[in-house]
Amino acid sequence: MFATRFSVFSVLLLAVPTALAASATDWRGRAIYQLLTDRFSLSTNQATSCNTTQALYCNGTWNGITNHLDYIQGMGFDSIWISPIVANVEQTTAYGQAYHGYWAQDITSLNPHFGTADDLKALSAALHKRNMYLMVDVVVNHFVSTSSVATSNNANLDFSKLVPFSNSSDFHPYCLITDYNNQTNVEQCWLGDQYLPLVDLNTENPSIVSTMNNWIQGLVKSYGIDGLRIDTAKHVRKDFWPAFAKAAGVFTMGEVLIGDVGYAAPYTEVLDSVLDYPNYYTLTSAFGSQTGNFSALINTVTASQKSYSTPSVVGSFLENHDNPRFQSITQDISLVKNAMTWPFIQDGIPILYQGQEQGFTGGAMPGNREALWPTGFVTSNKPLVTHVTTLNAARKAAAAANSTFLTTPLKFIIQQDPSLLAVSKPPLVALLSNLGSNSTKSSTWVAPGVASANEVLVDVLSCAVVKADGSGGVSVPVVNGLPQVLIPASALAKNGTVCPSVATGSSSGTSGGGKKSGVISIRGGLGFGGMEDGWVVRMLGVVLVGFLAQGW
Ligand code: ABC
Ligand code: CA
Repeated sequence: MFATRFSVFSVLLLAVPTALAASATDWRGRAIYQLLTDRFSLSTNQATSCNTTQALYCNGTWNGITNHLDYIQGMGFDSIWISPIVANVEQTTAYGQAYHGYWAQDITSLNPHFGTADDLKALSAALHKRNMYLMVDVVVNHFVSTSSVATSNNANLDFSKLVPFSNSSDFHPYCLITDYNNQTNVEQCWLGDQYLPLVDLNTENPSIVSTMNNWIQGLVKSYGIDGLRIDTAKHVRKDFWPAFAKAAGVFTMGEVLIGDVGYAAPYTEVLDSVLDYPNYYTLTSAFGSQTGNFSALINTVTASQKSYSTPSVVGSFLENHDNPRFQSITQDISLVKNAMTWPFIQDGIPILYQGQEQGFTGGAMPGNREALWPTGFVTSNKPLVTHVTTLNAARKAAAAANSTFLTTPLKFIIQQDPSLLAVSKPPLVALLSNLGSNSTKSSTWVAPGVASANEVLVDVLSCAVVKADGSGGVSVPVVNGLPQVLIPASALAKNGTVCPSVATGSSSGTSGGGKKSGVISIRGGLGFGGMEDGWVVRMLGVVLVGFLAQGW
């Protein structure tokens, strides 16, 4: 009797939809590892090579990701962003195959190259077991027709294989985007070109709108998705998004590819957040050379702090799959380390694109879409793996030490030397520069009032100790152009992984950001607000349902 009840109950447990309905608040303290499903890990035989130039499938899979979550979590990331999951065109087009997943043909089926529905569910479950989140890339704006012949109107395209919209009238009439200053043109004309037009969905049609909203609701539930990266968000009218986001019921981050904060900001009103492209451009140029300009970076941050609805949840990144990697601009290790530090000390959610930690140098797409598996997922003797692991741990330690760390806007501390940048985000102080590793100039960051009087701080990147003066100021000489990230010694745990020999913090709690920061911890039992607690409450709910169903 008990055995029967127990097995039925177990089945119920397994059938739990793993969606946690994660909100922007749930995501705020997280760090995202962006991976391209086709290029992260094969299911087996990691010896196979992948030629990016050919732009063909290289056969990475969801199972491959599931098998390498230790690699991602070991660096301190507690969420992943994966490529679009739906079925794409199978043809080899003028621009290769749809290995990136952005050329949808049937949004009601999964991309068979990446695995089965069970594989994707297993990935989602494996992530949730580690208290990690799953962000899925989704495309509303366009599909790709099976026949990509050069055309001057959409009558030449074959719509019959597009699911669930198989009539030409489901799409805007053919016109390629020609004027980025004309928003109607941006929204209703087509991306791509005559060799591969991206068939633009008629997102003004109410029945299409409701189909898309139902679709996203089902997708999120079926695969336990915790957040969405929304492709081409600026190519769909803004007032489409609130109902779509509501139907999804999870955190949404829109891709609005633009350098202008004024253009991007309104999208933070209709979605939870955007990828912080304006910051990406000024970040890249600030640290891309010794002559980079910090004032442009300061200006974009200041503008976005004023105009983004919630600056603490925008996506902060240095690299992605659409732009040349930072190391294709410079390989000066000090500049690279400074630039990489930025997204982790900035106000938003840090995002690291796969391969950056391994020092990949690919240029414009498709060169920047290198497969990761040839590295063997090795982390030892990889300076940038160490760098990013420390940065994640430092951010977690700062958040654990000060409950307002994540929501306090960073402040710039003006430096006399134009090659230096100092940022305060209590309890963290970031000291950055673009002097480069060969500079012989002697420079010193001067940051008054950033700590308590005589407080002992630690540069987590070198474990050097810095003592604040009687007014809480620090004065720190630059060494080899390297960045420094200062955290109070008391915020680092003596038995943690970050500079334990100089840490003075107690051994309990999460400070010190140990490697297992993603492991579920039930803080103080069933408290309120934390994602971990929500997860426990849901599990208990399931237990209850299981018992009730059995008439207990
Ligand atoms: C393929 C080939 C390319 C070839 C292209 C025609 O076709 O790979 O070599 O040049 C997917 C694939 C791509 C593929 C495209 C098109 O589809 O990944 O490999 O390119 O078939 C998203 C995704 C991206 C994805 C798509 C399409 C959209 O992240 O991976 O691409 O689903 C526009 C969109 C943006 C899109 C991007 C690729 O194109 O807005 O959503 N990304 C200006 C415009 C932007 C425009 C950008 C690039 O140019 O304003 O809207 O992005 O065309 C700043 C300015 C910006 C300016 C930038 C360049 O400079 O402020 O305005 O952006 O300073
Ligand atoms: Ca559109």
